[in-house]
Amino acid sequence: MKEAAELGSVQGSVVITTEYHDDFNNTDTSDNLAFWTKEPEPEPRLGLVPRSGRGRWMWAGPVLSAFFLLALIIFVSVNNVKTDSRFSSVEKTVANLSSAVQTVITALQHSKASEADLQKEIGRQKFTMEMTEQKLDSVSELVKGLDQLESLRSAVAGIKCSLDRVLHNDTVSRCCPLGWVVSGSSSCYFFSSDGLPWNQARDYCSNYNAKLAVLKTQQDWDFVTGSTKPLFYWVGLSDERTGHWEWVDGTPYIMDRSQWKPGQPDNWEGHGLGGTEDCAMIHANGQLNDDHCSRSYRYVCQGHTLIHT
Ligand code: MBG
Ligand code: CA
Repeated sequence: MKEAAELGSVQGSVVITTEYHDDFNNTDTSDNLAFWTKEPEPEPRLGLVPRSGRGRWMWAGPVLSAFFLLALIIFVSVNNVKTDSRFSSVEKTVANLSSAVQTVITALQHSKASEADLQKEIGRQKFTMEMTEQKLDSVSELVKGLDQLESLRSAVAGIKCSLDRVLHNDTVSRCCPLGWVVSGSSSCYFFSSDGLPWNQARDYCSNYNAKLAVLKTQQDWDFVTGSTKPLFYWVGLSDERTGHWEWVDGTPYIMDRSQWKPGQPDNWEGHGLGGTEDCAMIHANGQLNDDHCSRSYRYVCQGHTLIHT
């Protein structure tokens, strides 16, 4: 979605280029906001509207996590960046969030609220959670040294994810971190707006428990190539290690000529960069080309949707 918006603005401006453009010194830090925890083992489903006494307490997990999180956020903010006004705004949000959670707990305990009211309250709480998450992002620059912030951010995302799932009565979580887009039942994708050499792009993705995109299914292939046009993006495919094309997860690539531009891969040496072309990028038309791994292109990371109990 993000990329689509960007493409729209590219098309509206003077240049419509299919070439990689070294114009990535924008101040948008959203690329750095992604985070997640790996999906844990499958877990029992959280029902949307608990009907039994036992089911009702399935809310307790996320709600208690929320309280724990709030305490931590307040602790961190008070102890580390008390003077920063943006952080005190986060504190306020957190305080509001705290009372929202309290309302939900009270409602659940006394069963006073109707199902619709509870739904609304959860929706409000989720919205506040999203705001808090964004504010945490904005102050994270200030407190980069604090490991706690990253885990707080992750905790917020996890709780938001739980609420999301409950709200939509989903059996499978489809939450992605901010700045990532969901596809299918379990994949999150990040379409970068900056460019990196292939190796650095691969490392960037792995920093987020993700990988440079591995497109083994038609669904994944269609989604990604449908989203990248008309720009160039690295994907997780290379023959640099063994001379045979393989995905970054170590599985061999089964050659499908229809996925490559005519005449590619050609291991071209005429670029003057030394060596051959060992890394695969999606070209403007949505087909692959092998290119020199040192070139900087945008890149597609692929991770798993968040699940949090
Ligand atoms: C370019 C490819 C390059 C190489 C070259 C050969 C016009 O496309 O980007 O990788 O294959 O063609 O001429
Ligand atoms: Ca080539």
